[in-house]
Amino acid sequence: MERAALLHRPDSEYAYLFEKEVMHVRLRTKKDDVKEVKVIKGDPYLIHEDKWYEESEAMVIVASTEDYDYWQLAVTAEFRRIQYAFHVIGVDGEEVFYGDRGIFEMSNETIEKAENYFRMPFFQEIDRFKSPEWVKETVWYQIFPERFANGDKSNDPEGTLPWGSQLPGREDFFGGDLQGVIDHLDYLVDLGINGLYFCPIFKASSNHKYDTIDYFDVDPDFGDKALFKKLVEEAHKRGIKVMLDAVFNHMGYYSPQFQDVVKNEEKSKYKDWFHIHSFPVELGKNGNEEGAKTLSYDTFAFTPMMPKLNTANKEVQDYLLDIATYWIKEFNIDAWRLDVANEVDHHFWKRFYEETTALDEDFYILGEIWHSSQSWLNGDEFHAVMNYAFTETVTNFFVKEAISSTKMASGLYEQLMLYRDQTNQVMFNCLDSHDTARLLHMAGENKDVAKMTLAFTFMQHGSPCIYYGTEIGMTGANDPDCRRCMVWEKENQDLDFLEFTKQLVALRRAEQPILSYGTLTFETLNNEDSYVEFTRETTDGSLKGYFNKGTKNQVVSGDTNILLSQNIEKTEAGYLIKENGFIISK
Ligand code: ARE
Ligand code: CA
Repeated sequence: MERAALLHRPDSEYAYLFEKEVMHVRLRTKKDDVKEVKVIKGDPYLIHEDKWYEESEAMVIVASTEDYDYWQLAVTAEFRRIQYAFHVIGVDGEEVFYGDRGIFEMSNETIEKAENYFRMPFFQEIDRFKSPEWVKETVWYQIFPERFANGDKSNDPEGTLPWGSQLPGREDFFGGDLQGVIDHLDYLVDLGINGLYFCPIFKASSNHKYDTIDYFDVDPDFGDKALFKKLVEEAHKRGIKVMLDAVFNHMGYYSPQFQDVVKNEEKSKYKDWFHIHSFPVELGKNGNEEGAKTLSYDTFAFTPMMPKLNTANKEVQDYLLDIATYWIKEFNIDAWRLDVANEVDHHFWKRFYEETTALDEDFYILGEIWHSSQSWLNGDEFHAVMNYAFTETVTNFFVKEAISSTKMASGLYEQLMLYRDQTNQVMFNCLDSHDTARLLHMAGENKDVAKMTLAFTFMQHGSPCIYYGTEIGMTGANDPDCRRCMVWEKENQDLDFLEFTKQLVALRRAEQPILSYGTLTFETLNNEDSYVEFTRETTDGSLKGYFNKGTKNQVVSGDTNILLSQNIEKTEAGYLIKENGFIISK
């Protein structure tokens, strides 16, 4: 057996409370190298009794990548504490005990030695990672407010261009606003979405509003606070949740705070709100040029218009927490999306989590992080992240055809195993956004490929998000081209794509499981009995596939790539799939 591949880490995504008093335990082994794993477990204070431990039922492979199998089991403990170890049996027959002190031969001496065990010292409910139930049933819709709909021309800024009159440049304005969103809430209800993610709406200089001037006011281009309050009320009436964009890594160059530093330099009472290396900090002076590497203060990227906030400064923390709680208390928003979340310190995010969830225990906190995010997802900072890792893996297969379906499955399972199950259930699965090229553009304008990618995404763990306009076939290259004005003229909308998207949303939000699961009838395909053929009834008729008994969870074959997730149980009638399965016929 490949001992070096054995991995378990206590009190992590390998061992955590999933539900009250129910613990999930995971073990990683080399792929196809282990035949069976059982958990040896018992109460750490009963070790003086003779039969203080027991062996669990066999663990189940819940994910299998190109290199590893991941085994998982739900365990409970009568006294809400447990010490446990793994009894691992290799396909080569070797048996080992894998515990807190390493890998040993299976022997009574090893088993009887309490020090050899991993611990979950106590099932602390307060420490359990809790994700808001409602997010699991949410299909999100992302709105870039400047480009969704112009519902009020009286607030159009100077130089506003006619709607959709040209492809957007970086500095253009087309007059989108909150009234435009209110006017189209019933369109969104008809689409079936029940969660709205708004890019920033607070007072700022640019058309994207990520350069905030006043976090306590709605930008006049978009409307005012009374209108936003009405929007939230109207959305909530329609069962639609509202998530705003918190830009706390930096604020705008023209914010009163930073302008005070520009003016008063060392004498400014805000100079410790930022990371300043030398004065002056005025644009155009002391190396402070757009894109220059010589900026005299820290910024987002190399953007002098976005001076980075010093979130280690208690004053800044208190200021930002006032903002975070203000929009919850006064406007009843349901979630925050945290801009550039990975560049803000963990101390601040822990306070942020405490204060927002204290106001609303079902509040959803979503970090914008484009890479692995375990250290933000331990249950005391974010609930989830914008799942760009997922996006890249899925589009690499479906859109770029750069990897095989097994490589995609391997990548997706790898990502699932980075996080606790309750995190995966509320991940924010977006195929594109205001920071990427649009899905249809990436698919080379091939709508079937775009549809298949969406369909696959809608069958995943995690909440799918539709970027505005995807549903009517909008395309566009990366920023700023992915931010074109929404197309509202019916004759210019792809109504077939709209219908398809509506069905997908309805399928996702339907009560019954996503694909009709039943017993799969297998006939043995060949005498090695490693692959068996099966047919399966799905929402689009019966499909043939092959089931690989070795890995139990992946089926690949010629034209039909079937990716079945875990927990396929052999029953007398055949095999029963207990979790999501998805079918891709290319
Ligand atoms: C402008 C230009 C862009 C240029 C950018 C950076 O338009 O072409 O890439 O500057 O210099 C907002 C506006 C943008 C504007 C930006 C700066 O929306 O139009 O872009 O301000 O003025 C990384 C960060 C991620 C960040 C993206 C943009 O990790 O947090 O870069 N996303 C958020 C928002 C943006 C917003 C800002 C941050 C600033 O969602 O809309 O931009 O508040 C790889 C890397 C990622 C990287 C990603 C995208 O995948 O792994 O780390 O994201 O590419 O570049
Ligand atoms: Ca307007």
